[in-house]
Amino acid sequence: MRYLTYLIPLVLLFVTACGGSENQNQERTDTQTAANQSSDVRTINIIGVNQMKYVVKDENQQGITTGTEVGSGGMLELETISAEPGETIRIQLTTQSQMPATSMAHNFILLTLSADVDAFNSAAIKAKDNSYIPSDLTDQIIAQTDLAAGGETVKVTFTVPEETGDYPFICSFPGHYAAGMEGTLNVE
Ligand SMILES: [Cu+2]
Repeated sequence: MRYLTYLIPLVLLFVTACGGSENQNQERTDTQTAANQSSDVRTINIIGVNQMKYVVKDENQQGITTGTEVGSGGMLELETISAEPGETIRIQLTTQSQMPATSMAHNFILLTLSADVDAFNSAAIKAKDNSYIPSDLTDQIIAQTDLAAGGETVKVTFTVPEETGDYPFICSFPGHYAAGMEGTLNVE
């Protein structure tokens, strides 16, 4: 029984120390601590394919709906992601392609409820020098990844908005949104 008296304060000290450093380093050490924190954050693994679609290998990931099969590898088109207001989620996007980055790359851009998706996409196509992000429309972006070329993985961790609704997400690489590389984040 006696050992408990000093074990409990030790445990409390440990918990306090961990909590503090995690908050402080949240932004700066995302890649470094991703492995440690990944169990805390719901991560949705998405694949971008040459057919210009977001697909998933694992259709049983929490909170997603899928559509038809894309290609012949048993991968299904991603249609929606459901999330709760204020939830933290991570989108991890991997591009599967043998094509050069200039011909085939993907990103994931989550837009606001009020965004004009067609207008955003049209502006994005002209923003090649800025990785297809229209710099004058960034107020319509809630979360975005970098472009991922074949074999690359990009990710973004963000807080889901408090306002419920269907938030559009698109790939802004030219032609991809028009080809159907888009979906919705349903906040409910
Ligand atoms: Cu794309």
